[in-house]
Amino acid sequence: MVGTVWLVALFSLFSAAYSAKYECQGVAQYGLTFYGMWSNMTHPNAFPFTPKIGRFSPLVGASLRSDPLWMSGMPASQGVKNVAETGNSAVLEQEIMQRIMSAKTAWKQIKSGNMTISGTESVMNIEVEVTKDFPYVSLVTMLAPSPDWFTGIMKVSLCNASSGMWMDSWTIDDIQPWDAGTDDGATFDAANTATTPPGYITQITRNAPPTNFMYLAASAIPTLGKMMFVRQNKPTMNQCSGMYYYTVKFEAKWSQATHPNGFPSGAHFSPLVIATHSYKYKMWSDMTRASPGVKEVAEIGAEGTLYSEVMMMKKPGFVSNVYKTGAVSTPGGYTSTKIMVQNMYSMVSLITMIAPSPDWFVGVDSYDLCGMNGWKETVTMDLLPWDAGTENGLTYSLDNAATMPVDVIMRITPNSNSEIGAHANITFATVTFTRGEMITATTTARTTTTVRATTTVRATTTERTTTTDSSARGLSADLFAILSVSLLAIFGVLY
Ligand SMILES: [Ca+2]
Ligand SMILES: [Ca+2]
Repeated sequence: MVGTVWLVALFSLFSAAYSAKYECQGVAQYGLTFYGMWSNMTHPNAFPFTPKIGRFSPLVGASLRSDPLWMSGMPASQGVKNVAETGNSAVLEQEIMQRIMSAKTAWKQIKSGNMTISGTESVMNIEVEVTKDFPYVSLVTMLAPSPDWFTGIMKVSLCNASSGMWMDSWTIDDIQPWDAGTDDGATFDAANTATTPPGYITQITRNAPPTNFMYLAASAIPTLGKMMFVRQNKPTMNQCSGMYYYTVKFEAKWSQATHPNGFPSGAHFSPLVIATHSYKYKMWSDMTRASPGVKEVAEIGAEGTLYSEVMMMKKPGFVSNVYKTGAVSTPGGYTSTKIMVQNMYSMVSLITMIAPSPDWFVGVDSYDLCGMNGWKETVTMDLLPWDAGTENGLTYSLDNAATMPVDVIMRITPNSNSEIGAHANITFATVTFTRGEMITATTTARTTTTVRATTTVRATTTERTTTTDSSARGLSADLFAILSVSLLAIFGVLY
């Protein structure tokens, strides 16, 4: 019986490892270098000298959720038309700003500066920022002078979806010319003749539409440049060996005295969800959208959906264990939980709702208990408030309109005009991680059957949406711990 369970568990883990597509987590910064490779040497008969020598307009683009700035077979936006025809990016920048601020379909603008780029120039370290929700990059630059010809990147993702990791570097070395479909001219120096009605964006080949590129000696158009993205914020990885218990103690500090503005009756923290994991997993993070589970914790303090989400990621390379506690009253309440860390699973994340509130929470995002000198002894953190970006509302109240379109998770700062704002930099709770005993192979079997996953003290309030059965919860958490230890041991051998 037990053997069958093992085989099924192993099989599902293996099939997941071979078929899964992963989101990349958090925020990644890149330096983009653009190498111009457009000259009379590389493109004989397809490089202009009159009325001006060939060059690129400033490179403009954005990190995006899904829809690119321009697409083959679609009409050019006014902004892309202007860049392709004149190199002026003012309207395109307005379009990008609109997508960032109101539609929330773009994250950050990308721009190489205000200078045109000669055909063989390199522009280094153009800032690019992508996030879990906005992993794509789209770019455009005019081939100048020309009627409406441009080049760039339609859409590229900087996330490696098979590993769930941001690319360390990514080079695009075939950059082809495109026609915006807005001007009929067939030569670099043609007079302006608008295409009426406007056509669609099409790739320029040696055969069509009629352009100077027809007279190239080569049979295919050589690349006009190269774009190289290099990650700037690559995480530094510490290596700690062995398996340890840590005690996580969460202490509620939020009170009428610490945060007098609108301190609500029944103030408490919802049941905590705590996960131990590798650098490849994130429960939540600054500047990214809340998962449905995080949204539910932040809005109503219900931990079930998040717990399931973390369980889904409980697989080799991602999550090691997940724990939950009861609710914690404030001020003065606390809860204490024993967690287990090992090897690459050295990080801990947790979250709990500031309750009642619209979508405010405190938590820890991927704190690494492995330091440069091994497993850390004791760490205490002051927890400050965050807004999940999913519900409006400026007071400690539960029922507010949804934030549409949804926003990203952000720290609540003293600039906020909400009730919480004035005291947003005062600790709501503290969490202390204290290293316990090392877990050895012989103690594993004994301790995992006796250690209770959670011990909640003085939690006098419970969430309205949650019925809790602490005995069942303790048992299942213990079972998970055993499964996890054994599976990791097996995988440790296999890999
Ligand atoms: Ca054209
Ligand atoms: Ca909010």
